[in-house]
Amino acid sequence: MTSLSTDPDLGLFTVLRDDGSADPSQPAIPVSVLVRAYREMKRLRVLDARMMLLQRQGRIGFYGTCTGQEATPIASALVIEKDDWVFQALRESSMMLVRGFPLTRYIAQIFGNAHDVLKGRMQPSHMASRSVNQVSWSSCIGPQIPQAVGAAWAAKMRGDKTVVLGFLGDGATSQPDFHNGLNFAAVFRVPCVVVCQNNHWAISVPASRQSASATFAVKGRAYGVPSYRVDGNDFLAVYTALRRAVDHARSGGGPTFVECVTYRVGAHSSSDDPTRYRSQEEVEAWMRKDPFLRLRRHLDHLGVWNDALEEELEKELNAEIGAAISEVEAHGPPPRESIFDDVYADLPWHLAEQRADLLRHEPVKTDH
Ligand SMILES: Cc1ncc(C[n+]2csc(CCOP(=O)(O)OP(=O)(O)O)c2C)c(N)n1
Repeated sequence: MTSLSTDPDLGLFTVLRDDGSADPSQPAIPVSVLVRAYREMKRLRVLDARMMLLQRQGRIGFYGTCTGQEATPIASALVIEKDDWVFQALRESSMMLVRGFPLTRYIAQIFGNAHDVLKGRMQPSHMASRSVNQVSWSSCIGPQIPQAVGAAWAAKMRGDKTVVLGFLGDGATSQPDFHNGLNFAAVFRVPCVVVCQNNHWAISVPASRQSASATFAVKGRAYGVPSYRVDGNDFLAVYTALRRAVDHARSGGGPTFVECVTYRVGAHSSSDDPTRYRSQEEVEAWMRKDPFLRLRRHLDHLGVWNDALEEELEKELNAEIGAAISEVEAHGPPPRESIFDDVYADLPWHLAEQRADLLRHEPVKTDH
């Protein structure tokens, strides 16, 4: 099925073919965008692998990879404009990097040290920055959808041309927030694109135990929201569908719901052991549909990539990420007294007293 379909279950929109060619009936994506996307997907994959190693070495506390799902965040980041807003779920933080957030600050948030723009106050891997209009996800699953819809409603009332993207996983479709958000978005025709990364698992709960609907995409249709079901491991399909949805929202057409069908190849997070609940055969079957390898096959088909460029890119990324980690690790924890900052314009007397009291004591020495 290659069209954005009107089937009852919404089909599966694909653009890439097995031989690496693209469906010619779909709009061509500039080669420069495809190469940029490939580099960003590779950076994310290398970064994820390095962060998991750091977590296992006890150098960072917590991490969740996006391995196998890179096409959706990278395509989304490349489709939207600078002033658009992102309300992410667990696996879209890398959009910040694509939109220009510095890698060292990004890694510093994972360390939660003095180089972190969030001053080490957020749980690791809950990045956010006003500089790129990206809002931190909540560890509670779901609230980012009504938040995204509300922000889009505000943009509409102000007459801004801003589009808001809200992300969720398949598990989050069981949360009331998803339903409240989609319904509101439809009734008020807000400029929001809600993207569900159906990676087939919500920690140990398979998508088949999450919903009895034929697809997640049909849930959007029930609310009167135009909805697409897209091959989430096909970069070209995700980019094309998102481009259409974002343009639709920006031109006043209202919301779209997009289900990106993908697979979480790694563990749910550094605290999870997926061998306890799923088979290696299932993982390997999905690895053969790896979005990164499929985009590489397309670049080969276009004659714009080769093994020498790949080797060069790998060296470049290892050097970039290695240098960023060294730079970040050189910073210590945020100063203890910074916990008194940013709450009151003028520190009340009782907190000023506590702050002074804190500074009279030596910090407790830890291994970190
Ligand atoms: C309200 C709420 N319920 C349960 C949890 C525990 N929890 C954390 S992640 C997660 C699964 C999320 O799955 P999904 O939405 O499919 O996203 P994915 O992790 O697969 O990307 C659950 C149940 C939570 N954080 N918040």
